Amino acid sequence: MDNEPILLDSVRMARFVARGSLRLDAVVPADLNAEALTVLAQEVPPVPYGTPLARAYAPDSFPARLLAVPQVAGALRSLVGPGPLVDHHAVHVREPRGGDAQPLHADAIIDVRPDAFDVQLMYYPQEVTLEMGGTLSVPGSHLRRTNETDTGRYQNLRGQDRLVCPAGTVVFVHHGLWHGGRRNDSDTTRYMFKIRFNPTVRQRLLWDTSDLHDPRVRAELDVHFPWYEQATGRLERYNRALLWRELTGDPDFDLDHWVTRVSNRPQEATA
Ligand SMILES: O=C(O)CCC(=O)C(=O)O
Repeated sequence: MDNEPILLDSVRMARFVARGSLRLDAVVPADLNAEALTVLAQEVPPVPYGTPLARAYAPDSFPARLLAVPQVAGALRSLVGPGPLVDHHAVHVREPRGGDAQPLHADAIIDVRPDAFDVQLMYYPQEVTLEMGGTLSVPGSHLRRTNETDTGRYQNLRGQDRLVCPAGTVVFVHHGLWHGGRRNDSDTTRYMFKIRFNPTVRQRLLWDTSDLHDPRVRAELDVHFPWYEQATGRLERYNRALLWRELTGDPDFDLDHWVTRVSNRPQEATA
């Protein structure tokens, strides 16, 4: 039973919908992290775009064993369901005292799918200190659709997150999240392994829904992030409510009447 996937609960799903990311600290065991430093230094052979996960990695390979970690397997299943495709993967290396910070970006082009999303797994095999230039991300930016580095001129945003984490941390991000690797000002090479997954099933109620009506779910969905102006944050809450409707199948879910108001288009003519 120990290796069973550990699904997310509704509170954590709602947190993902609001923030656009989910962080699992130190879930990967130390022996796998040690192996990763060797494996990632040699690159991981590419897989063709859209390879079914079941065929992408040999069962005894490093990526397969990483994805079998119960918290990782459970989060992936909760977010994209069974049988996802591996869109692509990449090893991201930040050289010691080398290079520049990446511009803030969302990976790929504007992706306006309202009822589906890809997730990207980001795995950090070693402890990441502030100096090592952990991935910068902007909580709650994923539903503000942008094209690649359109956001590159923003240097710092209030409430941004610079990842500092223990070894073996995995972060799942929504495909739209604004992020960028920071400059590595330390003497240590920093590795990150990223895999993008495409769902193959409808992303609806795929997690442990036993707490679906817990009041903390709504509180998570209604959270405010510091980079929003009071009024612009309304758009994010509107988009979150739309996504939560899709994920749960509840056509009436709303936050402060935003979706209800905007979708009100009466068809009945006056007598
Ligand atoms: O190196 C990092 O921390 C992030 C890199 C990344 O996500 C990217 O290049 O898109």
